[in-house]
Amino acid sequence: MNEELLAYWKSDECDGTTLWDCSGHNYNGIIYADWNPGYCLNFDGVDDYVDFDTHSEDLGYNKTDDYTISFNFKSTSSTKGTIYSMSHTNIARAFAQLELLADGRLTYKTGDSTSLLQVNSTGTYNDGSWHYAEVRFYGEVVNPTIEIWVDGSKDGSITDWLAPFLSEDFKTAKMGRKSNEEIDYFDGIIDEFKIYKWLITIPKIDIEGPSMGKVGIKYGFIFTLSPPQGGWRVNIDWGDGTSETTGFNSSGYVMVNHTWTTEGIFIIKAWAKNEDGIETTVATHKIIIPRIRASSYQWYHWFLECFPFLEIFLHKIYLKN
Ligand SMILES: [Ca+2]
Ligand SMILES: [Ca+2]
Repeated sequence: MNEELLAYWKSDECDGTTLWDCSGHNYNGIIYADWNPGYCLNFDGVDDYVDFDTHSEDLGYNKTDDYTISFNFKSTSSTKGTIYSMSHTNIARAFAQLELLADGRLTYKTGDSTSLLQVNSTGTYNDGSWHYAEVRFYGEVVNPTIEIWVDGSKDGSITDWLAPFLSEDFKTAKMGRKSNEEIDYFDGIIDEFKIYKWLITIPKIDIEGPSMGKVGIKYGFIFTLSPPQGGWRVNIDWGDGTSETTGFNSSGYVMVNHTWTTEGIFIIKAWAKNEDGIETTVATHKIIIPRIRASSYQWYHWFLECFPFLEIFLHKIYLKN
């Protein structure tokens, strides 16, 4: 898995109407709020917000993504206000809302009109002090989890089924108010707002091992994932009518032995699968168990390296019944 910093609004400019994205993606916002002398954005709870609509599809997420929002905030408000919001223009479609409730609890809700996942913090944070919060959405599973962390402690969590939605379903994105409606203006200060997206990297599997052998001898094969990563199990089809599945391994490679009981040309096939059912493509490796004397193996191998185009022809001779 690769963590990617999707957006980073440092809010250090102190003037101007552009909220610069320091992630390198240039998801810059248009500011309709005041700068605070403390190097961050001060929202008045009346009509202040930052508009990211032109980047909303890029800032959005798929239901199957892992997604984290982190930010600092400070508020004394006793009215519900939206800290960050993304949604389709059709209210029945995808949305993601991060709010500070009237009683000071943080809440994050996401989904669409068919399913909703919502988690509220236990603690209240409209006490006028700085707080650092994270909302973590783990979507790479059938039932996603949302966690709210405040000042380094987990303060809320929910796991439930959620209907699929896509990043491109998010047509609006705003900080400081609801993204598709001019309501729920936030009264307080927001600083150092970051969004991380975890992108899954499906590794490639390779098979290493002998390409020639003898009947009745045990041979070791190494199945390697690149880039190396744990949490995968390998399915192996030995090409002789037998197959097996390894346990989940943590090192990114596994060695498995096999013994062939007959002569032949065998195509070993292997693919790996992780706990979420995500599969690699299939890798193949050929092993020849010829009907020849042991002393001939080296000669045969050398000959094949020099004259690979003769391989098929030779197979026919050696394996002829
Ligand atoms: Ca700042
Ligand atoms: Ca204003």
